[in-house]
Amino acid sequence: MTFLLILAAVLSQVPGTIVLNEVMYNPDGSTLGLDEHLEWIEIYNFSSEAVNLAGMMISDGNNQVFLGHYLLAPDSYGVICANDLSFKAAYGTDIRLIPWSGEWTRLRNSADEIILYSENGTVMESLRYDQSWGASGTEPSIADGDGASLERIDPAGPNDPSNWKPSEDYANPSPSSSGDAVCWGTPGAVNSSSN
Ligand SMILES: [Ca+2]
Ligand SMILES: [Ca+2]
Repeated sequence: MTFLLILAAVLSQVPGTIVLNEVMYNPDGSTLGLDEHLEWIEIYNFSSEAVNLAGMMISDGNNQVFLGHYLLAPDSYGVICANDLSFKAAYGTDIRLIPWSGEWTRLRNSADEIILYSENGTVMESLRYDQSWGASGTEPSIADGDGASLERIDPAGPNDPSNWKPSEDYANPSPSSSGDAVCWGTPGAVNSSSN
């Protein structure tokens, strides 16, 4: 039985199985602290089987983040964050975090690419975002440092600006000391912008 479960997990590591679902690339500096402490990436298991994430890797082409053993259940969300202690201080301890090793792949605030590789090096997902995603008119995107994350609207949809927007709901809807709206995205949960 165990063997079959492992086999199923390995077989399901194909493109489209696990998708990049939400990105906090520029956390609000005044409330969430430094980027390298509070950046995080949410992935979503779009398949009907649990997937063992061990050996998968996330990179922007520079540093590499190797995911550890973690069974991501079907239709569920997993979070990889830059710094576990900082994340838990901000979001509480209820959100399970995916263990990883390596060096955090810093997410540039202007534009960056996030690539998710399978354990055998296949590109499973690639997201090339920039700070214009979610911008409204002449206003910059609130995902670019105003507290919102960047959320994928439809997991089956494309990785282009039409399918991503700033988060609407808030994991921790408390005002900051300066009175700014604080919207920290939906790590580990369905996206607020999801249809
Ligand atoms: Ca950043
Ligand atoms: Ca989410």
